[in-house]
Amino acid sequence: METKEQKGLSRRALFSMTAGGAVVAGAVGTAALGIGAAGVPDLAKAGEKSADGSVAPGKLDSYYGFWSSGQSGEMRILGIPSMRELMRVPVFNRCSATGWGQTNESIRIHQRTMTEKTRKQLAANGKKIHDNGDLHHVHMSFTEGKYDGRYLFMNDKANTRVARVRCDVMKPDAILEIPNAKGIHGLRPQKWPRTNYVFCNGEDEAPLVNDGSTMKDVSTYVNIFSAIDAEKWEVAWQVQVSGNLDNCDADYEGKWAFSTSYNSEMGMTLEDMTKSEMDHVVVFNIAEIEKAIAAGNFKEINGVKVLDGRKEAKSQFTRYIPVANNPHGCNMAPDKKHLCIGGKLSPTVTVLDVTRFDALFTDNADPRSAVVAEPELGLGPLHTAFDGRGNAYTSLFLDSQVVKWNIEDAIKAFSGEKINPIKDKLDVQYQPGHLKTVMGETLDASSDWLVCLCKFSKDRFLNVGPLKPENDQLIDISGDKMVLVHDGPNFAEPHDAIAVAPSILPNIRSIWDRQDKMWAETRKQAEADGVNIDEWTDKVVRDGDKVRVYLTSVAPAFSQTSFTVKEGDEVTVIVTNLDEIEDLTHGFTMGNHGVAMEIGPQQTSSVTFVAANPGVYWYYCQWFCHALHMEMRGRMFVEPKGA
Ligand code: RUQ
Ligand code: CUA
Ligand code: CA
Repeated sequence: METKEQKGLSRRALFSMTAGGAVVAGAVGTAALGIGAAGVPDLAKAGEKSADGSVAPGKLDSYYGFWSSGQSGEMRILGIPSMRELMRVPVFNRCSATGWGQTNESIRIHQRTMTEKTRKQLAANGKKIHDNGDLHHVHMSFTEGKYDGRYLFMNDKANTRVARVRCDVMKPDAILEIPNAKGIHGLRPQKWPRTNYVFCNGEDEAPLVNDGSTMKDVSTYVNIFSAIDAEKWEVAWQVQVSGNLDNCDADYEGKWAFSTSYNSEMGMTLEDMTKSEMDHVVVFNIAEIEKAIAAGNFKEINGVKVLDGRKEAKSQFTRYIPVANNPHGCNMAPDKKHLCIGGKLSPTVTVLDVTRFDALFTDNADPRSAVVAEPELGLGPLHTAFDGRGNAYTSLFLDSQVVKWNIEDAIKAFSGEKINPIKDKLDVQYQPGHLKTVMGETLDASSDWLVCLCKFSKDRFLNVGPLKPENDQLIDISGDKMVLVHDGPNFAEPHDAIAVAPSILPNIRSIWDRQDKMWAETRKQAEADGVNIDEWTDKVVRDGDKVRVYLTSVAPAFSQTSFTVKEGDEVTVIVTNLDEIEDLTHGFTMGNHGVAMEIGPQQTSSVTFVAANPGVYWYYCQWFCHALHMEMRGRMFVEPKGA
């Protein structure tokens, strides 16, 4: 019998591999396929700023845009200013192409912090994981007020979760189900000194111990603010608040986090939620909260340290600043001083001076003393973005406009000076929600582009049926007047985005590190099975009615062209892609079994399924990898039971 080494060598020779396996030679090699040598994009190729935002073929965009996708549950990467969609990164959703939500590696990430209740709920429905999500807000980790390129964080409102995406490979590495809270909506990383916490808001009200012992008595309902330890990926602490929580942000000194609340009424119907004249912004005092946690002055509920920051508790953890009814956006300006609260039902933005927050705690100053401006901007102000010149840009949902205004001028007007803070208004198409400037949520705020995410596109594109795309519009803000330069149809439903300079992300890989932690557990199993997944491997291991099939792939072949299992076996297929060439991704699809996954260069992926029906089934590579890609296939023989 051939040894594994001999077999590996002979197959390598067969497919004309170099010793290092780095280059596929011959007539059907890289050159014939137009695959270039491995390397990182040449940033010198970034286009000159063109008037209409277009980027010539072969030129690179000036910025990365990280987009949320709402109920699609994924993160998207777009280029700015071209608005070309560069990648979709499945996070909370199940992805047909990559197998995210189906591979063992992704299921482990999903399940690691799942609560017992969720496991039970899923099992009752024959599922292992939730395969939907409602991803509203994507934000990058910070060091000293600037993006640091380590992680991206994002919420799932639908199933009360938060995910972390590694920026080196642009894949999620951790998902956290947040106990006690309901419906995680607003999410922001701590900005200073660095992102030790990810802050997130529970939007929906429910009893804190939600076990059916109290249900209709709304006086027992609470809302929860959570701080996640960004490295350990566990809830560091939670604060119980009065009213619900919508959007949040954090300051540039590491002292405060703040959240808007549109339901201070604790109403259960629309009518009741809009009854009061005023709702509030909650200010969280990080130092006081940390002190109480360190001193052990918390209640442990469902394994989490919980503090009482409700109004009636009169604690030092929170203050409540009254603002006009049903506020929405919560945006900290890069001037380190001003927090802008979108009025939504009120035509105003309330500007709070965060340097006045100390007095709210130490002297019990009137909470409204922190208000330094309240410019009237138009109907339905939702979110505010900032440039590097002291200007703010607020989306007006009802007016379908973006309004550009100057923060200092608004403060002067508030103190009685005759000055109009509004500098420009631009019609957008239509009903804008979030809007983003480049690095505008950091100390690097720049003044070239604004992206406005419109919820409706109506007549802007060819009709595609009753379900229409959203419209992400690109606006040039470099001059005095805003200029709309591009319409970008987008699928349900980008809520939010950030724009990041490529210089923040110098470490994005093109090829996986063979030792990556993503498949550490798969590697352990392989070692126990006597398989070295770093080599050209081909082994079938039987373990009762569980069968593990180890394969490798080198374009254009799998190491095994067939394997045999028995009817009813639980089959795990583990594929390692030994190709080391940039952009040479393989796939593994098992025909008629609902199984498909991505295996990037030097990646290991695995998937488990039951072979329920005897017969012959073809598996194939679904990622076009080679001139002989169609031939990259093999057979699974499922022997009838008892045969
Ligand atoms: S929210 S459209 Cu989900 Cu960010 Cu304001
Ligand atoms: Cu490998 Cu297609
Ligand atoms: Ca309200």
